[in-house]
Amino acid sequence: MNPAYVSPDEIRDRFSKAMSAMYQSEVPQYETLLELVDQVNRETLERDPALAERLSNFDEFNRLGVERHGAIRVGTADELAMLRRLFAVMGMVPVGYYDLSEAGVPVHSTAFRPVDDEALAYNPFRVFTSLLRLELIESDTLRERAAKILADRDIFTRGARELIAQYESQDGLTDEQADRFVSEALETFRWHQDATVDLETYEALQAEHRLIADVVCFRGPHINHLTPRTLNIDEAQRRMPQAGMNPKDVIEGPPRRNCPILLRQTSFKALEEPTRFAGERQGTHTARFGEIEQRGVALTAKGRELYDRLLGESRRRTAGLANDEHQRVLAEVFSEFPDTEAELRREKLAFFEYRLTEAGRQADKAGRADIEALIEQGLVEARPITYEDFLPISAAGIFQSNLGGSQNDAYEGNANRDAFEAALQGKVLDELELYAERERASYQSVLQALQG
Ligand code: OOG
Ligand code: NI
Repeated sequence: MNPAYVSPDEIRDRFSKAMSAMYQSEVPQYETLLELVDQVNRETLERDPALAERLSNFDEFNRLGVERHGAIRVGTADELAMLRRLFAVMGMVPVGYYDLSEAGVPVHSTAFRPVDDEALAYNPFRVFTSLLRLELIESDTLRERAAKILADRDIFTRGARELIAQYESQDGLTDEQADRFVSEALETFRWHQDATVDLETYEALQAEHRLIADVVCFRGPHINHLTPRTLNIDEAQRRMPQAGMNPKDVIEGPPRRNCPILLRQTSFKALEEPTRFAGERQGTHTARFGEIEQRGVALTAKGRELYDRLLGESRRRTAGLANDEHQRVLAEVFSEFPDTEAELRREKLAFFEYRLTEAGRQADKAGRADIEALIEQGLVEARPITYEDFLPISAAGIFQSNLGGSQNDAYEGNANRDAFEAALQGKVLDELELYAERERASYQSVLQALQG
């Protein structure tokens, strides 16, 4: 890269901080959530020096305080394709395809995120990005009206478009251009109190699906939440009401475990915000919330199958339960899921990254030995690879708790990855391949060092 240019990682870091500051001023409860998470994290580390040491060992401290993800929803293929170019400036590429129609929500999604180890360590910020699927709306009139409203808006500033083109042609941005890019790009994610439609149109779209109104009726795809990382989500959930927040009913994802897997999430519910509709009518719109997440190890396809099966089995038994009971039953069902790192490795349920220990670096070349033996001899250590992606069932739970349970079975079972990639004008990367490749590379370099 031209030395006059700022790295994409640096631009992403600036952007995520600017986004956080903007969201805190737009949604003051989000600032309270950040304070709560920070407090819980500090207490957790004080009480658990081993965890603190592990985090510092793995160089995790500096990124503990930064947001992990945000989410937006867009309305057209052009908007999605332009976002792909905007996120590329910040080293974020589309990873994973999520079909939310399965859960009665008329969108499909990807996560724009960094993929390299160093980039993730620098700042893991990612944006869960959903594309509205107007084709799933049955009423011709409503579908056409929505398409027309969307066609009339441009969610990007001229400055953002120019700087994206400049980045692409010169393959980088200078410090000054990067700062301008951040502030221009931020405009796309800002909240607008003024709807672009009148109250009747809003209500008609809202009646079809609340998400459709949220996407179609505003000038831009306001960031709808940001999500810091907590080290103890159960405690954070418990304290939310005391801090004046209304948490969603249950924590999504797997139960609490010795070896955390995938992703656990909860949120405070979306706020009702005053909105001005065309024709000077006052109303409200409910869209924006705050979320927290706790991440564990990435699972292999085999591990994921087991997760999905157990989650499916738990669903009948947890229906309608309050969080404490829900978690208890979930833990019971998940007792079938091995909960030591050695078992997760041996049974190939989760991904690990291998590296030599100090003793391993000093050791003479050994003959053939399997990796578990090398770990036992203290020559190699295995580190769980953190899951960096999302879970469609959890995402649906988050969507629904913020859309007042609105769900439409008519949308069901409509995965269409090809259509999504056509809109994106690009392919989405396969997250499992990314984890497998990291594991394979680290495994090979360790064996090579020890076995010559
Ligand atoms: C996105 C919901 C999904 C998550 O953390 O699973 C999500 C949305 O509400 O737009 O952010
Ligand atoms: Ni989220």
